[in-house]
Amino acid sequence: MSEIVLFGPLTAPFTRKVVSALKLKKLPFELKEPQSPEDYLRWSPETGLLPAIEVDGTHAHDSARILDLLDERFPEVPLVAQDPKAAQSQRRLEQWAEAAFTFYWINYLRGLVDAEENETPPRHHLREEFAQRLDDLVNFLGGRPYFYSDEPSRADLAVWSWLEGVRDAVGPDVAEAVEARPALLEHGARVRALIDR
Ligand SMILES: N[C@@H](CCC(=O)N[C@@H](CS)C(=O)NCC(=O)O)C(=O)O
Repeated sequence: MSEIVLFGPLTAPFTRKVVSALKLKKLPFELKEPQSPEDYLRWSPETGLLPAIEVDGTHAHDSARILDLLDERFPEVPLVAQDPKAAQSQRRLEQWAEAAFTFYWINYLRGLVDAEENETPPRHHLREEFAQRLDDLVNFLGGRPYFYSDEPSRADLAVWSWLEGVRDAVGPDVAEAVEARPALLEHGARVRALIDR
C-alpha cells in the first residue's frame, strides 16, 4: 500500500481538486492542513504555495503536477480521456477554469477591501461577466455528462472544486448563479456522487 500525504488547506479549491482525484482513484491518504504561514514554505519550499504531496517519498507541488504524478503512479481511474484531442481540451479547460475563477475571486476580494476603505457598499462589477463564464461552461459541457467525454476527468474535478467547494468564493451570488443553470447543477451532483462513493 502506498503512503500518500497531502499538504494543503481543504478550503482551497486546488487542494479540493487533489482530494477529489485521490478519492476518484480510491487512494487512501493523510491530509495535513497548514496551521501557520511557515507551514506553506516548509511543505512547499519551491513556491510556498499549497497543495503539495508526498507519494512514497516523492514530493510534488502544484495541483496540476500532482494530478500528473497520481496518473503516472496510479493509472486507474485515469484523469484524462484516452482520446488525445479530448485530453488536450480537458487540460485546457482545467487551466482556463482555474485562471478565470482565480481572477473573479481576487476581484471580488479587492471589491470588499475597497468598499471597507471607502465606507461604501461593495461593487460586484464583474458579476455579469462571471455569469457569462458559467454559460461558457454550460456550452463546453454540451449534452455530455462530463467535459468533452462520457467519463469524468481532471477538468470536471477542477470546475467542481471551485463551484461546489467554495460556492461564494468568487462572489456572493455564485450558488444562485449555478442553481440557475441546471446543466451545471447536475454536473456538480454527478461529480459529487463519484467522489462520495
Ligand atoms: N497553481 C497552484 C496554485 C496554488 C495556490 O495558489 N495555493 C494557495 C492556496 S489557495 C496558496 O498556497 N497561497 C499561499 C500564498 O499565496 O502565500 C496549484 O494549482 O496548486
